Amino acid sequence: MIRTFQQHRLRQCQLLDGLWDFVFDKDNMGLTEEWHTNFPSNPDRIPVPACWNNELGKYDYEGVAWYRTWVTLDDSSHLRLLFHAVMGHADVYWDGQHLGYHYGGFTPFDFTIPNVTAGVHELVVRTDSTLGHNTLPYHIVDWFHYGGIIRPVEIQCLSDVWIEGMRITYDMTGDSSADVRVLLKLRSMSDAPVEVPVSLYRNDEIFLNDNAYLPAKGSMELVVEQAWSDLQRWEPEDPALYMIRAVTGHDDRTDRIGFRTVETRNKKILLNGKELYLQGVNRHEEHPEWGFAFPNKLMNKELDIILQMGCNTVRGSHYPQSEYWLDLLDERGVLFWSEIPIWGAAFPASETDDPLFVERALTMMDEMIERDLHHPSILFWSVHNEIDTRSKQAYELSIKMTELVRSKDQSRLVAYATMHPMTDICLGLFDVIGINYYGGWYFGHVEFEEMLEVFHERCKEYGAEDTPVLMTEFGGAGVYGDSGWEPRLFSEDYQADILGKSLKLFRSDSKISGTYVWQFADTRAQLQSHLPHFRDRARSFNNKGLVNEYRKPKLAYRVVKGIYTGHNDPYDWGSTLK
Ligand code: ADA
Repeated sequence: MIRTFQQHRLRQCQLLDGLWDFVFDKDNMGLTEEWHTNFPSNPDRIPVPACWNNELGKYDYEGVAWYRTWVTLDDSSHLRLLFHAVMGHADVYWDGQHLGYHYGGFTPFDFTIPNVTAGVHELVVRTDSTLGHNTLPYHIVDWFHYGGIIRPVEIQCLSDVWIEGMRITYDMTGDSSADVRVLLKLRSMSDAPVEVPVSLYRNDEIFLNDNAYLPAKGSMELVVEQAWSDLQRWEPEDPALYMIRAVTGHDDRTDRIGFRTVETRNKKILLNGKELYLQGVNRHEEHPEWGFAFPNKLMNKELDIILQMGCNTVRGSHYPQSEYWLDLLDERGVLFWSEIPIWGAAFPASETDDPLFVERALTMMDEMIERDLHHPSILFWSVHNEIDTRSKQAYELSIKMTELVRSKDQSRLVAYATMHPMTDICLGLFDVIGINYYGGWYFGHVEFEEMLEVFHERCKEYGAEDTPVLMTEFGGAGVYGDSGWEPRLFSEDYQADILGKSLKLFRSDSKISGTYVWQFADTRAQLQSHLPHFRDRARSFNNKGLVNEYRKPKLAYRVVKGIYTGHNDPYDWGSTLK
């Protein structure tokens, strides 16, 4: 399942999960021209969705790979091919014809193919996971970037008129009332103009019955504006959700929304007018067995563990996470920080303004917002992480990114995470500032009062004295199972000690509105033998997880749980056997 609920009841949808033919194009020989003859007669087979780096013998491969499968149709139909996520560059071929290209990694893209005949069709995808100077992320990055078709490929049979998009926005006009606007984008594949009935439902109750007229092979937008009352707000402790369904003739689409407001005032974040204190963790959607192709079942368990720890928020470090995950957060009232993979610790300012990189960044941001606009759990759109925000290039990129976000969505806060809290020149551009600071780890000692003093002063200088501040990263590595009587570096004890002290300090600073521990689980690190970076990642993992890569708790998990839940009970060791 892509979502936790059914998005189409009338439109026929099928996931192309399974084993696909697969071949590495190690020398990038370009099977493009004559790939039919070049595709080996006895190719490897690999699961889709999956990351190839989790399969035997493919652990380290970065580069070009080809996938092939066959689709059988009983009847002729218009088709929509929907790729939920392919890493890096993707070229798609249908019966030997190039359908198009997409660059990205964590956001969906699609193609429509009119009048496909009944019978067997060939689908081929060329992927390229190579990172470089203008990719997202930049090629020097500490988290492992897997390759492959990481999320499902879906095939949808379209009727002559189909719903291409639905965008629901609202303004709260009172505690339980809102002005609601639904924009439906309809597209016709018919050779003649058509008229179709359109109905809209809220939780299966109809609120619009109309007709739409579409030109031959054209599209139209239908806008419906209504004042709604008796609404229940989406609150973390009671996350009320509303299903909105559109039906046009033979097509339909359901999405889900929640009503809430978010704003900032005097350094505080207010949800539905009430002040929030955020207690969170950073989460990579990654696992040693699945890479980024994270299974739904594990998302459920992960969220259970996170909630049991007393969290009310998660930061999706460092890329758009699965829609299924966001659905779970909506349903359980957990707030989310969503970002794109501009990961800058090693990204030189001089490369931040490369036009291709900027274009890719804006496109990915745009695609993320389009995909996730309706999730009430998302409070923050974050535009970059740890780039050189002391530089003019980072300042200019921040302006472009924040402008794009604000032009698309005003119902969320625009954020970023800085690693230069004392010298940053971008502080005044955002609704929320995140600080990544590893006192006790990279900076030797845990006392960061001085850093915070300088930072708060600097905020005044840059017109950000009222901007809320979150500690978006802090922590240290603790190798699972390494504990002792003394807090040695890399031991569970040392990690727990850093986190305990850091949290104490942040929670006593009234200018800080919340914390995201780095990080929830240990994650595979990107170590390149020819580069000097990240050599401190023991086991080729980032070991700063509160749980290890198999989600088993370390001492730090229990310490953070004690602080977040307010139960520092030594006998409450975090058992799930309640
Ligand atoms: C950075 C970065 C994280 C992680 C962390 C670390 O702050 O944003 O992705 O790499 O450092 O472990 O050093």
